Amino acid sequence: MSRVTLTQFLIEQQRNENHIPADLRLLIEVVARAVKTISVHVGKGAVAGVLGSAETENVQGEVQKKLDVIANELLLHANEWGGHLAAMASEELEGPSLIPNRYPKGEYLLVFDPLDGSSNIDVNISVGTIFSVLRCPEGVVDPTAEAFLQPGRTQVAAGYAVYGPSTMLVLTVGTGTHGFTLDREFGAWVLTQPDMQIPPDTREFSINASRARLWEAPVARYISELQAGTEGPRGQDFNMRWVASMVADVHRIMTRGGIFLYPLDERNRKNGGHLRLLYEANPMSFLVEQAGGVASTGRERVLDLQPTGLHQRVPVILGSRNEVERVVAYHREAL
Ligand code: FDP
Repeated sequence: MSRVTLTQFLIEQQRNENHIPADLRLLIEVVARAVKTISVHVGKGAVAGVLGSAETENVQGEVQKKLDVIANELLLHANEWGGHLAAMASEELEGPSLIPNRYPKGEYLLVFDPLDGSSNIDVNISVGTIFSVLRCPEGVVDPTAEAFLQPGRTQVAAGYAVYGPSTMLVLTVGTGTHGFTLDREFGAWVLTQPDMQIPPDTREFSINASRARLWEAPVARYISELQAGTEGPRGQDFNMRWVASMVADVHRIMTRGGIFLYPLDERNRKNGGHLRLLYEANPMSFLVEQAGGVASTGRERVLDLQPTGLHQRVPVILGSRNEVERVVAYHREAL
């Protein structure tokens, strides 16, 4: 059986399609290698003693899990010596991590959430890694946070890994969204879902419904219409799924459609939302748009937001085109 590996896919993107330069290809390969190592640690779980709290707090005041720390270190170390990066930023670090002077520097910035969905680690449910690649602004040598504050539409690559029953890497370099599955025996990423397409219609929604009392009117209206099922204005039943691991919830949508909402609500309004723009909302929105879906805050396209901080939070509504557009229309009518 002839199998297309990630390496082959990226070389073809570079050689035949001329979509990506060689240094971006190599950078993605390094990220993919680090992700493979994270997958091994996640997979060992309690056997390797990697579950539980690290008893430290990250910049957002969240208690770090051991695997948060391990995944962060793995990504930093794997990427710092490659020569393709000017700096990195992570959910787990307050400011940018510069490339040590002993290594060559490149023209890209890498931003990541090393282990997304951390509340699931200890209960053996899927978690993931999310990353985004930006170009370092011209003339910037030692990038500060400001260099990273670019709208999501300028991303040159984005992806996520989901550590589930199998480990998958879902990637875009702006030429569609493509899914690779890790063949653990060979240690290779195999292209298993080329050109993923999110169907425009869906009967599945994903939201933390325990926050219903806090929602704004347009979201409350939309969800209550879905919950009303065949007897309601939509005239059909909808199903609900919430893993509480964005990577897993988005991966389901990427695979079979759906709508994912982490909207603005009364409690998270003071922070601007719940999910982080640079390393959650932007990369996921790029991937979703490249798969034919839509990603909005309810008020505007996520990829058009001008970031104001490295750890800025935003509302996120993404997935099947017709459903996301309906929620956006409800916002327009109400606000
Ligand atoms: P987590 O904090 O566990 O890393 O990144 C934020 C995130 O998880 C998303 O992965 C997930 O979709 C969401 O938060 C879960 O939020 P709730 O705790 O409200 O369910």
